[in-house]
Amino acid sequence: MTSSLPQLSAKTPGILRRPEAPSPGIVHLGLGNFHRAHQAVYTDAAVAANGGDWGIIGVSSRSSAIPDAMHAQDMLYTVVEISPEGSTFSVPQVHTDAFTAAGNPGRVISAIGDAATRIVSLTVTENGYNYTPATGSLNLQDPAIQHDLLHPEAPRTPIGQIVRGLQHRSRTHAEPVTILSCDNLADNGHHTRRLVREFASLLPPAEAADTLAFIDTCTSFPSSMVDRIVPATTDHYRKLVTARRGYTDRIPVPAEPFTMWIVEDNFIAGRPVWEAGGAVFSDEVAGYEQLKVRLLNGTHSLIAYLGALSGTVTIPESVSDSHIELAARSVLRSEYLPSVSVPAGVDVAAYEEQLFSRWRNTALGHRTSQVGSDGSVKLRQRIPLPALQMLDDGRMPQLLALTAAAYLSCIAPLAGFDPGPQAEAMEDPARGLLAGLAAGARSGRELAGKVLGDHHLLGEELAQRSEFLERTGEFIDIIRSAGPLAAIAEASAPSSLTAAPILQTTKGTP
Ligand code: CS2
Repeated sequence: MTSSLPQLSAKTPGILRRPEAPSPGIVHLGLGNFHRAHQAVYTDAAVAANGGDWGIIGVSSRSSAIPDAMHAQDMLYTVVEISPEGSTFSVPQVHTDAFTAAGNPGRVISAIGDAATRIVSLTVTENGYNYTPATGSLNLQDPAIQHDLLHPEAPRTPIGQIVRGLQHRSRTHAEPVTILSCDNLADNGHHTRRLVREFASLLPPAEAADTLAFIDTCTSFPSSMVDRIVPATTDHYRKLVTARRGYTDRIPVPAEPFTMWIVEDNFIAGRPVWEAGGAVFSDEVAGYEQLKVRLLNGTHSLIAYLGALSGTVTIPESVSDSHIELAARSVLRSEYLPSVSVPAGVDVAAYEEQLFSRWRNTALGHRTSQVGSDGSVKLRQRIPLPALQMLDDGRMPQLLALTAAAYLSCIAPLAGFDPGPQAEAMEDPARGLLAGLAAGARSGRELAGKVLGDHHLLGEELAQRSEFLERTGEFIDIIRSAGPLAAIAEASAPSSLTAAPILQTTKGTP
């Protein structure tokens, strides 16, 4: 017979509960797997090493599955570190409460508004910021944002929840608070501040003035670069925990052994000693973010879309195809890297090798459909700046165009083209819109023209670059008529490729 987590934790020295739980000091929006295998682990290490009232109140946006399971398990869950060499298990002990925002909007406002809350952190995905990919501004057409502007007591969006919580603070105790984005957005601190200020400026004039004044004097928005591959939980991991640890955990989190967190040290109301868990505080977060969002996330997208179109279920399977590996190395080195201000001391060649070895971690089973989801918001962060830089230099970013083409082939296939089950399993907020555009398009060129040109899916500037739109359209047509490998061959043909030397390296790994 298996026992529940808390009972086992009392019996097994490795996961004995700390005698005193920290009081809450952090409200975290987005209680998904990533947060529970990343920030929670660093916070656990900080509290274990240094104490402090840095317990986390976890807020899940719609689903009650994780909060319910957390309550049933005494706020505990297992992080299962997976590598081909084996698995290790740990149980973070920092969550003090968990609830679902939907149905409890007032509770979100009061948690953010509580004077004891000194950090509000977010992992709500690129899609959770309700911004317009074309401009980077708050999406005022979004019904959820319109709702939040009209209903002060019941915000649904993270930006609305934060602003209403900040209003609560400014009207009551006016204690300062840090808002910490932990999502894969370039310049995520500035981006979040901009959206929060935009929302606040749309409030009735007197409220807007007070709220903006509070934001400008009593909040800070550090940027941070987060990195850890965290696949979705499956029954496999539940069974593994039961078999290896002897207890039942409904919500274990699988994660790769690698983890990295680079944070700007700009916390207006204090912070945990996250260094205890290995976090690095740096003035070069922007460079690390570029490196990660482009080399890791951007290349990851290409691997996911080409893999899905080739019928592979997982990222390790996809990247082990020599053609896809070639395309991935090429986009990373020749098209993403030149746009990155590499932080001092980072050995880019070692970083590249480390990425490929992380992607090859077969034990993780990271799915192409997971990485390929939400491309309409993710690719906006990854493709435009490097592509524009190359186009301005008179060079065609072949593999960035191929990334856009492979994405559209998966999410908005032209009539008669079947992208396969992995592509069908990808979720995307723009799927309906793009499918409608695809239905009316006769060719890849027409589709790319509508999506990238008319709808500015990759921003206004790239929408003007007809040569990029045409190349993307050509790749869509090649994928449809001859498959993804033919498109890789075309993108990699000597006449297409921009020659780039192997990377310049400096000492030290990131
Ligand atoms: C992936 C990321 O889904 C994606 O777009 O690229 O989730 C990636 O696994 C993480 O950012 C790694 O830190």
